[in-house]
Amino acid sequence: MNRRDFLAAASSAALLPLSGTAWGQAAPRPLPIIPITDVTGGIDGRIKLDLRSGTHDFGTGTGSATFGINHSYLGPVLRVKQGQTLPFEVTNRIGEVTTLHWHGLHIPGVVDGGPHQEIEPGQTWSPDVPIVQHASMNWLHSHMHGKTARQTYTGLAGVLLIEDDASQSADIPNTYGVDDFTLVLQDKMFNGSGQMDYVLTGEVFEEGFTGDTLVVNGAIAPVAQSVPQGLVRLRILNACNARFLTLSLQTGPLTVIASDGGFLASAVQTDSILMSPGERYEVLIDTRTTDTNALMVSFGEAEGLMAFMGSLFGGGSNSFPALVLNRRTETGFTGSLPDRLANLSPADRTAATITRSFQLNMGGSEELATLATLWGNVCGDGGMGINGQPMNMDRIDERVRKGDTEIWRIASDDQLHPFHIHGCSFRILSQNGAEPTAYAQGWKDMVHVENEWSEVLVRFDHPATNDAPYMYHCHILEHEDCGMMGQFTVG
Ligand SMILES: [Cu+2]
Repeated sequence: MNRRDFLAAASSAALLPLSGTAWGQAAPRPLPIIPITDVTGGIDGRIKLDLRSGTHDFGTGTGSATFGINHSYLGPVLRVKQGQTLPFEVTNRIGEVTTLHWHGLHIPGVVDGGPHQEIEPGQTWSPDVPIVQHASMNWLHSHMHGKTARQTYTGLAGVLLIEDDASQSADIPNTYGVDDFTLVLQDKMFNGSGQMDYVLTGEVFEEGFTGDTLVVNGAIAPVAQSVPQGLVRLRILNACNARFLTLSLQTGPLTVIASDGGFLASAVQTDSILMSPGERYEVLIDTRTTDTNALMVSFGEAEGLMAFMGSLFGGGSNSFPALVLNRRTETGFTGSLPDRLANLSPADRTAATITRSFQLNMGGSEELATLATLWGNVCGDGGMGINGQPMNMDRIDERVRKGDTEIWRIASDDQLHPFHIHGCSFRILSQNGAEPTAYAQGWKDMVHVENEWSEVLVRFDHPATNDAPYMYHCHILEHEDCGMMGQFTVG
């Protein structure tokens, strides 16, 4: 059966439960465009974010119990502008204590939304969040210690796009939902009835929770979108709890224009991007070259229909279509990409006056497990930590002087981990002992860590006190909940 016959035959078929519990569909459904709250033109009153519980059908035909922000699942895309102060009003209606962290924002610890800024059920948290940084894709998610993984998985996550004068006047696509799409990629597990599942076992804590079904903006992949002829921009967030995703295109290379903290110096072409949980990348796709194209995602392994779909879309058995782009006849953005996207000087390691070292510990020792439990981490039987210490809400691990440039170097005992630092963007000097790939040489707040040193050059320009410290942690959310996290002040 060729691809066209397969899709024709399959388009009349309903959803298919795949091998095991994986769900898939043969014919792509429309890409859900996440509703946008755009305040770049001005803010009227406070920006209300209601954390809610609800039900959401991911496409299995059955409602799943979910959390959301102003919606039943996930939050709106917030579009804001550099120079604004965002008067948020975050009300907790999910029936359990939580927090809301602004991942990627350069803001003081007291409004960072980390584990110390708990919002009790029924209460409202009203931080004024100053946006001082450049155009970038950021996000928000629960950071309730011990519950971050489950609450975020259940839907307490959203996207925050910062624009600035340069990004608004730049010659790149920026019409939301037309030639500029925000994609939230997640992996999910569904039970036999089609309801979202989250089951923790010892093994899950060790590997982090992974689902067997890819979801794009809350809909089971593949999804499809019609696009005009020209350049199309995808702003992509890996919002998986634990899964690294490899992105590629069905036809042609990816053109990467931005990473976590903003635009690259100039566009980078690459065959694939390895994206950890928490990372963001923006890419451009030229739709003039083919009638259809697809953003392909690899889980590292694929089974059943996902593998079959992958082979139909030319991705081999190892990757499958997340988003199918179907070109319309009308012309869209036809400008050519500017040679320079941002002024980004080379990362200068000689600017650093202090080097700090962090070893990520994967347990094994009874002492670590005992301390992890004693200090309120949530692990199952094991324990995790950094430099031999599981997270302790009452302990400050590092004290940084405001305005100092530092080198932080991180390595792990075992496994590949995504390491995140609050309150900053940094530059990667080395990743697992090697020079970072070209698309990871811009502003970042996530770095991949394995057994060799990963080094980042970082400066902290905002205060974080003993009562409202910043976090640094593994962004495999089950590892974070289990104690692979530490706290630091800036003053
Ligand atoms: Cu980890």
